[in-house]
Amino acid sequence: MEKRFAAFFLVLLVFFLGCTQPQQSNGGTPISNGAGPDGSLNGDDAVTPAGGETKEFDVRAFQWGFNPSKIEVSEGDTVVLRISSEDVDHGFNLPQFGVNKKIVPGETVTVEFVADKKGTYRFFCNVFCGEGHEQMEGQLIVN
Ligand SMILES: [Cu+2]
Repeated sequence: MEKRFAAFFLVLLVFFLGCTQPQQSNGGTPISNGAGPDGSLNGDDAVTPAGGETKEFDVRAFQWGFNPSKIEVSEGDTVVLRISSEDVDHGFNLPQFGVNKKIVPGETVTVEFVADKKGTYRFFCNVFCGEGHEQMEGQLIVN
């Protein structure tokens, strides 16, 4: 009985070591992107896209359009839009970049995304705001 118990305990011990060792090696050798100053100096794998700048725009929604209606950025830029409404409730929908916000008068909605693909993308109002609602749109141009 005692031998069997000892053997069982040994098996448990082996399992325990087997489980804990990978965890220790993971913790002991962190990939550490940006943890150490050496890593960021040597790192070719930049965290931010090369050449990507942050471009900020104040966008005003009104019946029935956006000002500016044309927003131009470069591929890789981080785009920050501060959107407000001049009159009634509007929407700001830019589906290709996952943006879908309701814009209420008196509040500024800030959205941020990375323009990671070239092209011309339509943004539009998706909150019914009157007879010109269907024509309320603009363009995001990523060069
Ligand atoms: Cu609308």
